[in-house]
Amino acid sequence: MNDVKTIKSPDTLRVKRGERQDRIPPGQKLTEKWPVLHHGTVPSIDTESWTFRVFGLVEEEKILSFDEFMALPRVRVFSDIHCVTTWSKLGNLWEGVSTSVIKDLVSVRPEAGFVMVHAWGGFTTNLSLKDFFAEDCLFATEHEGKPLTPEHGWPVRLVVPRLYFWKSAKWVTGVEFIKEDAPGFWESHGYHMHGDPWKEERYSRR
Ligand SMILES: Nc1nc2c(c(=O)[nH]1)N[C@H]1C(S)=C(S)[C@@H](COP(=O)(O)O)O[C@H]1N2
Ligand SMILES: [Mo]
Repeated sequence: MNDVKTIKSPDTLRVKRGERQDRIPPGQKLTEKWPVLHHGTVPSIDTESWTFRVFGLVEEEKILSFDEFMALPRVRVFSDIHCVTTWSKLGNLWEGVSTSVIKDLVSVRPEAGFVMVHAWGGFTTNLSLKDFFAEDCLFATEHEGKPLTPEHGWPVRLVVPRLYFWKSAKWVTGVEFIKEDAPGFWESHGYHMHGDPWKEERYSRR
């Protein structure tokens, strides 16, 4: 699989390019470990019945089986993790399916402005189309060359490198195109609607 292209998330290059003083956003601390964080329990998912659904403001909704999802074009992304609970883990190599591949699967209607990403058990998170279709955003199936472990989102998790890690939904089941922004799970529980770590968009004052 050496033909898989690797994209470096822009945030990993800014210090080298003299665009930023630090690779660690304000108020964050480095960790070597990879903590496990989520609401509820780790699901036991059967890839035989797992599906990935693209729906909402699209011309025709699409449902993929696990095999169909795994046959989509692949990409590798090198990126940093910044969790709102203040830990950061630098230099992660992900592999999976770029969010841009969704554009080849469905025709997104022009009135769509945002997505709601859906995950197992009703978890959701909201993103603008710009954030969702960023070139370093992917549905990851591997981390450091190995399949994700169940607690880190196996079989498929979203990775949104430029935003706090709560946007990186684990156990993803689909993506819904919507017109206007609406809060997902953590966003309804006080987290920021956007979540840029460099602006410390941690919690919402709504
Ligand atoms: N399905 C689901 N995905 C989720 C969450 C969750 O509660 N459910 N929590 C988010 C939060 S708050 C964080 S910090 C990261 C943690 O990912 P990790 O356990 O792989 O470190 O997952 C995110 N994705
Ligand atoms: Mo989190």
